[in-house]
Amino acid sequence: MLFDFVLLEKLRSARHIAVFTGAGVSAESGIPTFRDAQTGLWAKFRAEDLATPEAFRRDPVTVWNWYAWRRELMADAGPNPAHLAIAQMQQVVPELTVITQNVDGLHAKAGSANVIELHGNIWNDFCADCRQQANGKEGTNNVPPRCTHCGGMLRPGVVWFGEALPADAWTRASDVLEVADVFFCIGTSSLVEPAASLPRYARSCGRTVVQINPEATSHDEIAQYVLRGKAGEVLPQLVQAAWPQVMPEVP
Ligand code: BV8
Ligand code: ZN
Repeated sequence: MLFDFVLLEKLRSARHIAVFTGAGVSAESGIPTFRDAQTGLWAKFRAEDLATPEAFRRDPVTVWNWYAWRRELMADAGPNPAHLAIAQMQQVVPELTVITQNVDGLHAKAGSANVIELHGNIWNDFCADCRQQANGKEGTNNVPPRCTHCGGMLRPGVVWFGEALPADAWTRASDVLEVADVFFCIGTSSLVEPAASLPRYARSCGRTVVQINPEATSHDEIAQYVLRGKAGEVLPQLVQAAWPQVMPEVP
């Protein structure tokens, strides 16, 4: 893949790069994206109908089991070349911040140090009543497991539809847009708010916006550069072209 010379120069001279990612960056790790139909047992459900506080109140067992299924998928999944290329960029860019909508923890697993998880992390359960973090002593006699402090039900540490994003994560992400030179928007359909407003805000702040996606999205028109392709294929090539000294890591 050939890259625009001006883009390569912008990357090489960038002091701070922000990398905004969605489910597409984990697709090549074998984790279905949100817009992919739910598979198998879950085909009759929509993610938006399961990832809500109302669904958990109404049917905690089904919601807990959906997350248990997704955790199984994620437990077998490792970082793919896209995650690894992003982690490698931080070796050659003075400052690099990952802002992810994903809850799978794969950016940190790939070695990215500065990761903002806008929608939480599927591995961090907490009590739906007293909000105590799970401590692993809850046992599995109950589904969902019960809090050792108050007996309430555990829930996954993710942001559900209708819930506010963690204030500190949102503030940190918004602050990064004020200072980043380049803003990557990778593997997101840009349908979920308020996260989807970040690329638009980045462009309005004068950032260079680079979209990487095999399909067109509404953010194509705000990006100065649209790299049409899979993240696991485009990113390693882009990192190699911009910083030939960086050796590609293989998963
Ligand atoms: C809030 C955690 C208020 C849970 C998630 C009407 C209009 C606009 C907004 C709304 C509305 N009605 C309601 C809302 C708000 C709502 C919302 O946006 N709904 C959407 C469905 C319309 N938002 C909320 O509810 C948010 N909260 O607004 O709170 C508030 C304020 C104060 C006080 C109280 C309340 C909370 C949103 C967070 C929801 N939680 N995740 C879990 O994971 O179970 S969101 C979920 O969707 C995931 O995090 C996912 O990442 C995210 C977005 O999806 P994408 O990442 O973009 O994934 P998607 O599958 O859509 O797209 C994949 C893309 O990858 C595609 O473009 C594809 O082409 C591409 N791709 C595929 N393969 C590859 C690839 N790209 C590169 N390489 C590849 N190989
Ligand atoms: Zn509790």
